[in-house]
Amino acid sequence: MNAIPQAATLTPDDAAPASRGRWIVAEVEALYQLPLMDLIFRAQQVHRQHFDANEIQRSTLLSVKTGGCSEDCGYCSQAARYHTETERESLLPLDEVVAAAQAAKDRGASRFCMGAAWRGPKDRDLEKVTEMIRAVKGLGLQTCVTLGMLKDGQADQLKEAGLDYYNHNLDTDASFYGQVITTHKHADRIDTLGQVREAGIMVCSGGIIGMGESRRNRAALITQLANLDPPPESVPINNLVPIPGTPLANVAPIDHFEFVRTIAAARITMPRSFVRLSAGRQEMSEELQALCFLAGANSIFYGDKLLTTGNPEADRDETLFAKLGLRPI
Ligand code: SAM
Ligand code: DTB
Ligand code: SF4
Repeated sequence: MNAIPQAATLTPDDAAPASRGRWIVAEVEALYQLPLMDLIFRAQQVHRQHFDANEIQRSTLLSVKTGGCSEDCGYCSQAARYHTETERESLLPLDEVVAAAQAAKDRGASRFCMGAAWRGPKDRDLEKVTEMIRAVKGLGLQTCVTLGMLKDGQADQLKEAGLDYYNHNLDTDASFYGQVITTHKHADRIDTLGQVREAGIMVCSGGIIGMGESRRNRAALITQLANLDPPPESVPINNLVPIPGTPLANVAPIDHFEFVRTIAAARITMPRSFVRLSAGRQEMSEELQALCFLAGANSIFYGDKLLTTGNPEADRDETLFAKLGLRPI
């Protein structure tokens, strides 16, 4: 086995540990330290080895159960304990979910992702969600759900219903996690991801940038994602959407170029994964989004709503795609 290089001896060219198969945080930090043009060039080279650089995947989100969540995630509009504008709603009826999925398909989405504000699903909830998965799959869409932590056997039930992807974000570096969330642990997230993999479901896992974390925390998050074995097929990179009433409502926004660097680091370390430019797009200029695509993002959330907050309207995205010559897949 090759020796692991020490941080002090690292050069940016060391940051491709294909032979070791694992990244170390200092290597990812070295990527962040590259001049931006070199970093983006490198990300584009990696991107073009594995993808058509002019193609973008589109997923549409629907919150199937909103608000009232027991957890204390400091960024989230749906945590019961914070006074936010989000109104609690119980699980949506199947016909509403199917109608939303059909509309998403008609607009051109290839995947439909259903989110629930749960710590984890109860067995009777899971049964209803499996009906939704079957129905959405029946429309010819890829399916994704994000339901929180899973108990033994639940991932198998989801697989059996035909689920393609399970979204469960690491959200932030293990060492920063306790400053944002205390009601569950980073290790619990890893555990659920293991159950999802074991059941043969594809993994969608990423994080949130701009929560007051350091660059080292960002590099560590990317390292933890890249070292999942195998890495997630889909990696959503969210820019914090500040929600009034939550503990993170007033965090200073992250510098745009630091966000672009995070996309590039995800692309370089997870060359075969779809990297999704996720929450926060509504606040981004067209030019910033284009820079994110240049840095290797090749997927977006598509449709005018995320879970509880806004997203650019589909028409606006189509106009942007046309201007950039991007083709949806
Ligand atoms: N309750 C489940 C869970 O926590 O996994 C599923 C829903 S939860 C809302 C899904 C993801 O949305 C979170 O892991 C987080 O990455 C993202 N998210 C939530 N609020 C956000 C915000 N204000 N800004 C950016 N991303 C956010
Ligand atoms: C992900 O990484 N981002 C999406 C999806 N997975 C579930 C959610 C973003 C939520 C943004 C805040 C909101 O709309 O409540
Ligand atoms: Fe609940 Fe998920 Fe929001 Fe955390 S991120 S409060 S688990 S809905």
